[in-house]
Amino acid sequence: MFTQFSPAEQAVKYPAERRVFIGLKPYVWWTFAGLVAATVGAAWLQLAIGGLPANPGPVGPVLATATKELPHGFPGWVRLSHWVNFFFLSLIMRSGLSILADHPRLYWNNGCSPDSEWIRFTPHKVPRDRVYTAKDDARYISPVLGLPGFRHSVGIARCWHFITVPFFILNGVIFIVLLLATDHWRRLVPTSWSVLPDAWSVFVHYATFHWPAEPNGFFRYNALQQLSYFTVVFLLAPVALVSGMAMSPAVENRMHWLPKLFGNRQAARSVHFLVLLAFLVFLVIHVALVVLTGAMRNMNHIILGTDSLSDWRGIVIGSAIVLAVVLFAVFAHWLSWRRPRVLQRIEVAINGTLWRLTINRLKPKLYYRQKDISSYFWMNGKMPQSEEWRLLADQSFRDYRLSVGGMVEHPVQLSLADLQAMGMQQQITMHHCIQGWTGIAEWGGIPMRRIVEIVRPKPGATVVAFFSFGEGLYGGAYYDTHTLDNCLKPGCILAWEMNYSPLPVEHGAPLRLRVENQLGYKMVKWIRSIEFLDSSKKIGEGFGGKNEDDEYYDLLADS
Ligand SMILES: Nc1nc2c(c(=O)[nH]1)N[C@H]1C(S)=C(S)[C@@H](COP(=O)(O)O)O[C@H]1N2
Ligand SMILES: [Mo]
Repeated sequence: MFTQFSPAEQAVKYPAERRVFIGLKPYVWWTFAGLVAATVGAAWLQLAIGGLPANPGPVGPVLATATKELPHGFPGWVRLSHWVNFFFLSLIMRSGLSILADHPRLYWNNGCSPDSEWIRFTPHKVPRDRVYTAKDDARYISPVLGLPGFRHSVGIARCWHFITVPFFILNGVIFIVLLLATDHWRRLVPTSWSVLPDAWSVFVHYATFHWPAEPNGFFRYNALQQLSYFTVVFLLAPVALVSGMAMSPAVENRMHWLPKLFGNRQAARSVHFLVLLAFLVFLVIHVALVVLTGAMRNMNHIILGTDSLSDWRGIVIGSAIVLAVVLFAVFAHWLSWRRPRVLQRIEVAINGTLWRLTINRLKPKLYYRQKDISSYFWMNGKMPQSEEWRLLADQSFRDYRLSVGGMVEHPVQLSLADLQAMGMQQQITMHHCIQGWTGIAEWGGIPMRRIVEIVRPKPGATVVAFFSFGEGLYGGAYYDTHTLDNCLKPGCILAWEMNYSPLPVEHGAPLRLRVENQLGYKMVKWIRSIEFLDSSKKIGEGFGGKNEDDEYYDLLADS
């Protein structure tokens, strides 16, 4: 529905092989089994030995009135933020799944070496005997589940994720501020340690299929319920936020301690996923209990703000809201495949601005040392197919000439030997692919600043375009652009060395770009020529790069 794939896109987006697969390392199974045994098992054991524990807290009819001195009910702002939250969370979770499918493996180590993942959502092991790119590894996900779904849709998925996240956070902040400004925090925040044994007693009831005497949520939540709501608001949401930020190359380069909070960047990604899982589990149980403990009354609480037992309007309006969210999902699907540029532009308007005002003002730093270098480094991009490159490669790039031109005073043609004679800068950095994998490597080459000094850009030249011998995913020369400013930064080099050896062909020989603190796709491999321009709009489709043109990647990964 709504998609118009060309045959080339069809092959990428909707492959013949779309099997759903989840593979876990044995220790993950054991951990999971251990957790279930320690909770559900312990509940059954307690039931068998000591019988069902007493109901915690006041029970019976007294519940509805006895706690009236405490804050109760559901003021308008609680009801509104609840549904706004539901709307944004549905978009964030679904786009998150689409992002995950683009590199369907999760690790605890920065190098992402094959077979070190604790969970994978692909039936395939990484073959070691042939070129296998991260893009080959991307998985199909149904557009019903993922936003926008299909295979390798990370560009559009990121647009959705990052457009919605600021609103989700804003809604959460407003909610928490009002919670604290009114007395309502007392409904969510436990104020006595007795909440723990009480919550356990409630859990023993649920886990052994007994109903605890439920208090009326209009006045008070049961202990387990309070603890879960508290955890979602004050633990899951902040951890989602911080682990999400920890994945950004811009953050990694400036606030190295943030990913460190989780151990490393890939651990942050794993935690980000575990939070998604926790949200999902919460959602399922929450909705089930809302329905099972008095659907009509509960819906009147959260829709009308009344404690009515006979008003149908709560259920009717609630269902209408859910329907509206589903209809929006259909609209989102249409927007994704028919008007993706709109999304791409909104994304940059919101986050480009937010980034510029905040993180971009801090200075990036290099952190890594030789001992951090990853044993494996994923590769991406289509190897050049042209006769021209093949001939050059066959002779170890002896006849290679890098041509640098465009709006410059002094266009040049430089051989590898010319470049190497100018000296070499080495740096050890973490590479962040937009798909989700990372790798740490040493890179050696000439700073772009030196090239700029030699060619002397004419006034008005503000953009530098890098063209590759290789092609993009759907054909056409691969290229990307950077601001001249960015090319002058210390981390921007044309590299011919990787891990103290000549740059391997699969990683971009003879020359590749390194622009640390940017995402991987901005770092053109197999560079053929460089051109200085006054605008990136004049080349390709005008979006600043091959992947920006074809895959709706962020216009400004400049971060
Ligand atoms: N010519 C060309 N350069 C490219 C690409 C490509 O497809 N073609 N892919 C980019 C992407 S998405 C990434 S993550 C990095 C990967 O670099 P590596 O293969 O050395 O890991 O190269 C970038 N440079
Ligand atoms: Mo990438």
